[in-house]
Amino acid sequence: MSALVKSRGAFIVLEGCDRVGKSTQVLRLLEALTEAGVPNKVLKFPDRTTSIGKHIDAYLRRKLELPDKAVHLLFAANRWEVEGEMKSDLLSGQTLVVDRYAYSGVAYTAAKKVAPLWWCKAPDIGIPAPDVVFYLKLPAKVAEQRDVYGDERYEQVGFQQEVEQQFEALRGPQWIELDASRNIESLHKDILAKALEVIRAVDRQPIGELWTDDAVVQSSS
Ligand code: DGP
Repeated sequence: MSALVKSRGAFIVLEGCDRVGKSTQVLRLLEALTEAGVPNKVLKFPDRTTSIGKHIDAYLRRKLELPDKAVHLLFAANRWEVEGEMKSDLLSGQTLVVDRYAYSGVAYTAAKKVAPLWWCKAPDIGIPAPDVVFYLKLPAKVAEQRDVYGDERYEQVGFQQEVEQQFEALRGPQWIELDASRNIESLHKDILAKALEVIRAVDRQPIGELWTDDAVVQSSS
């Protein structure tokens, strides 16, 4: 007898460079989903509270030096350590709203030009795939003026421009690009409308796996 497919939650990711307004939109979306009666949970990567996350935090604050490839694997491990929890939350009907995901993982390391794209993607192959990715796009020079960059490792205009280029190469069918220079409310309205559409659509669909059928990964194996 085949198992009954229960109604599941949607996996929603917000991506983009530093200071494009992701966290504000994540918060607005959560409030609106709660108001609409949609069970939801927020996740943020990197999650700096776990033991792996504490190393990442020290690295980002320049308190710890690590080789680029090693830190890449730590960021990926920080996502894999909650894979089981993400799946059970989704299957129990909770919609996940996630601030950054594996796309940041690939874009930030690829921007350093230390490894080819397939290598950057490899550690995240098979991790749960988002049902929709809202990519907030804003030129790095504008982002910098919005909110002054701090002391963290990647907060430099030149590097952010490289990251932006790498994000462009990661677009997939679930990818929705949004102009992040628009005002907060109009951006929120668009994100909410699409999110509600996706929540209704994925209801009984299985959870996907990221990059298992990716052409770049397949051609290099
Ligand atoms: P945030 O807490 O969202 O400001 O992210 C911290 C910084 O870490 C930010 O500059 C983006 C970067 N980052 C996020 N995820 C990853 C990742 O998986 N790999 C790398 N190398 N950097 C990441």
